[in-house]
Amino acid sequence: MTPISIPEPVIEAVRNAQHIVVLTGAGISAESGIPTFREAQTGLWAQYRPEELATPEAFQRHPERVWKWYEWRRSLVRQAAPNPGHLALVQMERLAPRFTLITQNVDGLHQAAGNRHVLELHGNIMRSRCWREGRIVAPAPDDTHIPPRCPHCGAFLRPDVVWFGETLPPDVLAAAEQATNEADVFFSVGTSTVVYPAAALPFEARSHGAFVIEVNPATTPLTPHASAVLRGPAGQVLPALVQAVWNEARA
Ligand code: BV8
Repeated sequence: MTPISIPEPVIEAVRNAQHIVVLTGAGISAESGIPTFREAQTGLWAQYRPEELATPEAFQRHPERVWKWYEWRRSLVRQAAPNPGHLALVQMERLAPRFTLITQNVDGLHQAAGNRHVLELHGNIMRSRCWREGRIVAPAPDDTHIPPRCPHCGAFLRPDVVWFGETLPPDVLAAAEQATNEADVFFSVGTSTVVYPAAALPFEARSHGAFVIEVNPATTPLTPHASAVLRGPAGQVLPALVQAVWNEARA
């Protein structure tokens, strides 16, 4: 593996930062074995695009199909472990004067890695909620329905995630926007920067004068607007950055 070199201006900006904000997308979990949204789906799911399954309309029309897709993704999450990219963000949370982690991911791997405060813009796939009441509830152990039913009212359960066409949890989005406006360094890691309102955050940071760093092996709509681009996988770039800035051994 060729050593990742971190440009001096990036080291300076991160070392002098008072409030580091990080936005992550599916790319940071790719090296944990969880497929990203951009990757083609495999097997039974190859015939569908995530945008066709992750919607309330899809669930209303095909509740069993959508529930099974989430069960398949939950099985991948259960087999996944945080990778060095996740662990580098745990070190960064410990080393930065102030640190806010915002994620679009629903896999819970940042919490599993040890980050204590995670703003989950799009919910968490491991939680279910009642389709009618909205309360978070686990299926009864002996419930064999697909989807399972709410033990309180009998309605379908659904994954506690934000689907396309649904609004994000207002308190979480407000906290993310507040942190973004205060950031002096903003990392955008492993996201295609196409889904709004999450994708607006790095641009908002830039407009407030933050030093915006993109970490991604590929280009995105943010690339031309970033202050710096670290072109590579998060699992290699982030540990190299933490070491270069804080001389911290890799986690
Ligand atoms: C909203 C949870 C207000 C679910 C997700 C028409 C009608 C309704 C809405 C809209 C509309 N037109 C536009 C909209 C808005 C819509 C939107 O933005 N659509 C897009 C497609 C244009 N947004 C919404 O609907 C949002 N709500 O706007 O509410 C509203 C309400 C009604 C009507 C209008 C407006 C809700 C969006 C949330 C959807 N839920 N996830 C689930 O997981 O099942 S979105 C999901 O995809 C992710 O959470 C993420 O946000 C998004 C994109 O995924 P990424 O994380 O970026 O991953 P991706 O695969 O795309 O890219 C991976 C990247 O990683 C790549 O760049 C790759 O190069 C890189 N990478 C790969 N390997 C690595 C790596 N990087 C680093 N290291 C590596 N090793």
